[in-house]
Amino acid sequence: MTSKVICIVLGGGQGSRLYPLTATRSKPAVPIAGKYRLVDIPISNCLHSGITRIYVLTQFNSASLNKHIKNTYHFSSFSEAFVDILAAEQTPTSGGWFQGTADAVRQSLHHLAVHEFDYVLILSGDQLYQMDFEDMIDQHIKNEADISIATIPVHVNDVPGFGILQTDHESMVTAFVEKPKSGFDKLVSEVSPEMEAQGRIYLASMGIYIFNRKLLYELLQGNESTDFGKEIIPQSIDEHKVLSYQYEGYWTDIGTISSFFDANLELTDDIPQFNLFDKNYIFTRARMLPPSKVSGTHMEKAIIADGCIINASHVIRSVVGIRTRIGFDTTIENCYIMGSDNYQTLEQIQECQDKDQPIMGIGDRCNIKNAIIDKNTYIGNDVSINVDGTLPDGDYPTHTVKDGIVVVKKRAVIPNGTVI
Ligand code: ADQ
Ligand code: ADP
Repeated sequence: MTSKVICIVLGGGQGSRLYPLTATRSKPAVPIAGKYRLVDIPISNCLHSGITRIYVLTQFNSASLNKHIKNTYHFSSFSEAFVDILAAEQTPTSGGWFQGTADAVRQSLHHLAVHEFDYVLILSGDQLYQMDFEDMIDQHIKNEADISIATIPVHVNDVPGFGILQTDHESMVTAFVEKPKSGFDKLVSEVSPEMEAQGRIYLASMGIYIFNRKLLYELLQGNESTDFGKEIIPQSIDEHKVLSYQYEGYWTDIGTISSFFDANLELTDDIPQFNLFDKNYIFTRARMLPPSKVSGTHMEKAIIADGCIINASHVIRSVVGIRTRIGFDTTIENCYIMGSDNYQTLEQIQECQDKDQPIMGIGDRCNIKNAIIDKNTYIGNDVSINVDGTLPDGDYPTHTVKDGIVVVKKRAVIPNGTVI
């Protein structure tokens, strides 16, 4: 049945919640877990589920996203499979930016029209989870649903952040309220004893939908609705058969700096909830990088990607991305270091050192805590970042502080001896 499905990944609005990581790249291109990009997560879930026709909608196109997709997802020319990016574009009938999720899909419908398909699977681009969509599609067809929504039980504290719904005993959705602020006590649902024991008694929409082809066109064409959660879904409950597909595995939204930071650092747990070592692993670009080289470093709960040169004294509960260099006597704790796109040559390194300028990577005798270090940064010697963890929020030329996490901006140069 998955051969009758086309997938649309909602790659992100303006990405302001992930600023400064989205200052120069679109959200799907944000690097995660040391060697992947956000977009690899939904695409990998699709490919493992047998869905091989995928459009990624993004608010702005970036060279790095195109390059990543082009270099990663190759299919036989005898298959129909593709992963294509559709960036918001100006056409005679639309002015540019996608106004919201439904508008983004509406503006892309003409690209879908040339394909044969019966169902459209719509995914969010900023979630971390491993899910088998094949089963969801089977349920959708078996129940003769018009729309299916993937749902997950959540705790009362999380209710205001999600679309909350109620179902009947056949899992058909009978009520839906987008991000209710109050009066939601009546919306409790029947959940498994395990979920109930955790206090997760409300059913939240995961923002993952299946629509029957014809219905999707009817709902989107000839009106101005901009959003699935605010308009299309609530308006469909009484009119169409909307099925809840309940999922109880690991799933998290990574749309903010702090949730993105936590999701990365949690990968260093003994048995992380999101398991990169699972049989349904994440696809990404195969790079011809040398193995990492480590010397004199005490490592604890560290994830080290390919091509790193690490001489640090300590790397604790941190994710160290591709091509990262870390100097001697440096301590890294609770950090996500994204790495670099290239190496400096020995001559370039010598030139920087002669001028007393930082080299690419992290220098000697640094102490860095609770930080995200974006790509291609030059952090000098004797630099301290967020050691006390008490910095107020703010935006500066080289870094941003959000929820106590310092984000060093892409290509920032932090001179020797700086204290942040
Ligand atoms: P939110 O995540 O708050 O709630 P939204 O901001 O619309 O909804 O984003 C959904 C997805 O679409 C995200 O991946 C986002 O990056 C992307 N997106 C947003 N605007 C876009 C645009 N203009 N162009 C392209 N992509 C865009 C939704 C539902 C809730 C549900 C939660 C679950 O509305 O009901 O509970 O998802 O996370
Ligand atoms: P990001 O979205 O991570 O900021 P970029 O737009 O910087 O990405 O592009 C990253 C890609 O560009 C990498 O795949 C890398 O191979 C390539 N790249 C960027 N700069 C260089 C460089 N100076 N030398 C070689 N490759 C580079």
